[in-house]
Amino acid sequence: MLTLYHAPQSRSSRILWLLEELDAEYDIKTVSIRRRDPAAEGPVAPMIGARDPQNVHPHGKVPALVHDGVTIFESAAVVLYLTDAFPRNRIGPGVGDPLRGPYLSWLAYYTGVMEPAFTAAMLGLKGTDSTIAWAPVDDVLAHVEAALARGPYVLGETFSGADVLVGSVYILFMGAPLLPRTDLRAAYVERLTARPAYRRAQAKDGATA
Ligand SMILES: N[C@@H](CCC(=O)N[C@@H](CS)C(=O)NCC(=O)O)C(=O)O
Repeated sequence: MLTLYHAPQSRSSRILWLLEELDAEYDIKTVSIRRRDPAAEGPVAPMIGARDPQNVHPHGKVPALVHDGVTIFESAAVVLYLTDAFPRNRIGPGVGDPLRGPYLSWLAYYTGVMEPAFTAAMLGLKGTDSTIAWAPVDDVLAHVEAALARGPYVLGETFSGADVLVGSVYILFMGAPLLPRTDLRAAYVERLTARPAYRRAQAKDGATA
């Protein structure tokens, strides 16, 4: 039994997308989460709402997954867990596959470099390559987009769980000041959002309160 702890239009929405890509059977447990106050302006907005006591995530966040009684949390861990547990079309290249190393690198890069770089840029935090554990957001975008230029996916020809994570940022931020629209970015977003599994997940996602 597989249960996704989910809040509509959040980081768990992309796990819904992945579950659809993998043709997995799953239940959705919708939980409430704290969210930015939509009335607030600026990058540091107060949060409204409260942790949901039914949520198994240690910090009351989403996504979290429970599989046969085992809890998995943190998006990259959830993606790797799912693509290993439900192998399909190299969406998660397995051990022995030449794409396994690049796949693991992209999952860790997403969590350890790309998300912090975007968050830091949104908060206006300044650093240099040697003083932060990640890289400046422009360098991150250059790295991702060099891969996409070879593409069409970050692993090359193969769509993977890494695109679910990296692509979710492009889908969310396209056209925002941090991510002005370019042909390459728009084509990537279009390629991802046209996938039938993405559309099924969107239909299941639901609206925020
Ligand atoms: N590093 C975590 C971040 C999870 C996260 O921050 N999720 C947000 C939703 S997009 C959340 O649950 N926020 C509620 C809160 O912080 O209380 C992951 O990637 O899984």
